[in-house]
Amino acid sequence: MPTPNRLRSGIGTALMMAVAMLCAPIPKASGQAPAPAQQQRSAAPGGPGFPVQVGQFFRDCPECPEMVVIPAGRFHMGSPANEKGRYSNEGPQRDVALRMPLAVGRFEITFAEWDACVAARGCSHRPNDRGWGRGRQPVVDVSWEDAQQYVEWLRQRTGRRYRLLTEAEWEYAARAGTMTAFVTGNAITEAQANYGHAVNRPRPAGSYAPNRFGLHDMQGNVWEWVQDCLERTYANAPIDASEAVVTPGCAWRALRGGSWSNTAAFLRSAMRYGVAATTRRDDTGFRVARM
Ligand SMILES: [Ca+2]
Repeated sequence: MPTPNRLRSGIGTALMMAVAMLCAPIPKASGQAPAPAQQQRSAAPGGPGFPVQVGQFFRDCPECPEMVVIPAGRFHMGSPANEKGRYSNEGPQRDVALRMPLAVGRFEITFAEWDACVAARGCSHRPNDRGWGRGRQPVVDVSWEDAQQYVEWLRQRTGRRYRLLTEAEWEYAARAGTMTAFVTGNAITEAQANYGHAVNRPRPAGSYAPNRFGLHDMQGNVWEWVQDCLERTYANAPIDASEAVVTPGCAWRALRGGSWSNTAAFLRSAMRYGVAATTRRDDTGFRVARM
């Protein structure tokens, strides 16, 4: 297997990009669980460039996705050999660090957010909603390449460093301090996530309870594109979560989290899937990160 070239997302350089924010912070929801004690907090909670602290929400513009700042920390990525439903591409396990707090989309990108990008001529593709409606429904029928148009539009719109999550960031965010097969423990139920054809379509973003980082629908609803190429193992994978694994010319990009059309095993935190970057599916969308 060729050694993948790793694109450094340059999270460290965010230290130098601390500038005053013009947007108003969104108050932290009452009763929201604090970040797990085992997560390492940054010396500067919220990190440079964010208008709020870890665990709090903000938007950079009225039509921008709502973001939550998740804490820096370390985690064990992948799954143990004895995890039920495991695939070999979920190993070898390794420790990975998120060295700085990161702003992550609180929800999957919605049709309303996507359509704002189309209206502003930042996105050229108008996705088919399959008759499920638009508005708060998670956007589907968008390829990895389409998603790149959206994050580029957000960058232009806000002057902020939006991008897809790396695969490691995604798993760290999905686990939210847990090491069990599912974020909910050793099992997940249809009351906790949208999967298994129980609803047989995507549900509006945020229809299920958030994880301990304040993120909704990391498990199920729609698959989420991440930045990385889909590699067969983690043998050459980075230990810095901000590094996406990108092999020049790779055709397949990774998807995480499972969807409304999958069985529970696909909602395991370590589950990896991937399809061609040009593929548009009715069970696949994405969320964004911002440094
Ligand atoms: Ca999802």
